[in-house]
Formats: sequence, C-alpha cells, structure tokens
Amino acid sequence: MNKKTLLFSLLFATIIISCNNDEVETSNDSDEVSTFGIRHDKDLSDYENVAKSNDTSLPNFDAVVNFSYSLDGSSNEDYTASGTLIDTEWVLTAGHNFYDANEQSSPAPLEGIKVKIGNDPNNPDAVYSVTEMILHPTWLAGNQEYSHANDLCLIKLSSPVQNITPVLLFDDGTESLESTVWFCGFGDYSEQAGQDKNSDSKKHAMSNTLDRKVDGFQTSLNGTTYTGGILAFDFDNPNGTINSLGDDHIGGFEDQLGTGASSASALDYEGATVKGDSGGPLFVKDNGVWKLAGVLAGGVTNPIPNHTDGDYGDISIFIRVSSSYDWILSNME
Ligand SMILES: [Ca+2]
Ligand SMILES: [Ca+2]
Ligand SMILES: [Ca+2]
Repeated sequence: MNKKTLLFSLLFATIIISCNNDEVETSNDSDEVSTFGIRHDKDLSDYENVAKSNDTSLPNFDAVVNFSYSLDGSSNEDYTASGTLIDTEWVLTAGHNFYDANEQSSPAPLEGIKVKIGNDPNNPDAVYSVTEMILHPTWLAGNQEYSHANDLCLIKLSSPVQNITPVLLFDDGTESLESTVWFCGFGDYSEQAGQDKNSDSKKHAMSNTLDRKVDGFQTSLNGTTYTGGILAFDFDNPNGTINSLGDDHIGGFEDQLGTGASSASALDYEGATVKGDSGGPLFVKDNGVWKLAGVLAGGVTNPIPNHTDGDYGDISIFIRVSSSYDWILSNME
C-alpha cells in the first residue's frame, strides 16, 4: 500500500547518496563515509535484485528462507531470521535464533515459528509451520560461545517444500581462501533511509572474499566430543582504506579467527551482515558448484576503533558446515 511513497523515497535516497559522493571526492575524505550493511554507493534494491535474479552462475538463493517467529509461542512474529533448505523438509539455521541461554529458560516453542518461502516475507510464496527443532546438543546444554562453533539448529517443516531445489552441503575442508563467496538473508534494513519501517526487509544477496577458515573448536557432552569450525569475511570500503581482517587492530574474538591475509578490495556487491541475517547461508564454490559452507552466527565486536554496527569494517562469522557435516547429516532423518 505504500509502494508509491517507497519508490519516491528510494529515488530521494539515491539523490542524497550521489550528492555525498561528490562531496567526498572533492574533500578527499571518503574513508569517513559511513553506511549500513551495503556499499554506500549502491541501493538495497540492487542487492535484492541479485537475490531474485535466478542467474544460474550464482548460488540458488531460492533455497534461502525467512523465519518470522516469537520466543513465547505466540503468533506475534516479533523476530526475523534466515535459514537454508538443505532437504525438501529441513532448514539449517543458527541456534541462537531460537535459544539464547542468557535470555530464555528454554528454546522458542515450535507453535510460534513460521517459515516463509520466497523473496518477500510480507507477501510470501508459501508459509510452513515447524514440527521439530534440533539444536546442536552442546548449544542446547548452554555452551553458547563463538569459541564452541556449535551455533547450529535444524528445523523440520510441516511438509516438504515444492519446486525449490535444496542446496548441497560443503562436506570437506577445501573451501578456497580468497575466493568470491555469497551471503543471502533477510536482515533488517527497515530503519534505513528509503525503507518502509512497517515492512519486513526482502531477501538480499551480497558477495565477499573468503578471508578465514578455522577448525578444531571442540565441545563435549555426555562423553561425546563435537568438533566445530568457523569461516569469516570482512566488509571492505570501496576505496580500500578499511580492511579489518588485514589490519593490526584485534577486535573481540578476532584472535580466534587465526592469522591470514585479507583483500582490501570491495567487490561490486560487497556487504556486511546485520540483525535478521542470522542463520543465513555462506555459499562457497566447490569444484564449480556452489555449496552451503557456513551459517551466519554473528560478528566481531569492535572490529575497528569507534566502529558502528553494520558499517565498513564489520567482520561476519559463520559456523563451518564441513566441520559439523556429520552432526548435520545424522540428525536429518
Ligand atoms: Ca571483504
Ligand atoms: Ca578485507
Ligand atoms: Ca583486524
């Protein structure tokens, strides 16, 4: 109902951004330009268009689903999160979407969770309810730190999803550092200029360069030891002056990501991850085939000095699918 207003706002925002660019170039101060989640010289609609492009050279973004849910079992849909169809009736997502042991005495009740298919959760192609939630056992037991690399959750749908091909899982440890990767999710941009505050954000896809892969994080429960891993990338600014995984500043948890290089180049669709993207997929190419290699868990705190969340310098942390492949497969029955 607000389409005309929204379109006008987007055009208006474009004009403002263009003006900023001019100012930046003349003042030679472009590393001071701030943004939220996406390149300041692009619109969110550019990233939404990639997600719905059906470009066969890109990952299958159709398999990325939206969670709209409550934490108390009500139908209020207070929260948004993301996940990926890895089977016609199973979605892989992050455990913290449904169970934060610091905030909840138990995981979110299934009756308050809706799974929405399509690019626009305000007008979904289909909506499914949930019949089963399998949290990683040590996450469920309350071992909820990044350093456990166990922030995973399997969700079973009320019936199989039709007409969408589930993604393949990256099942070995051969993810190529410095390769181009894609992220996709439903992160919340509704408070940004040009967006409708009363609508859920649409599916968007952003690319990046894989900067880190780490393995060997462990948790144990009842005599069973689980091994986890992490993948990570940073959000570079277009003129290459903010390279948070390639600089000397160590943000919170950054030391756990190991050492390595990081390109200072921002890709055309370079982006960060924001609230609501949690649980969404990191796609990495495996011998020419895009596979689900990571599940968004969160970010590094203070990746650069005086950082604002979502701005250039953000570092996104993903639970590594190949490290937890056995657990995922054995629970999806
Ligand atoms: Ca980057
Ligand atoms: Ca970088
Ligand atoms: Ca750094």
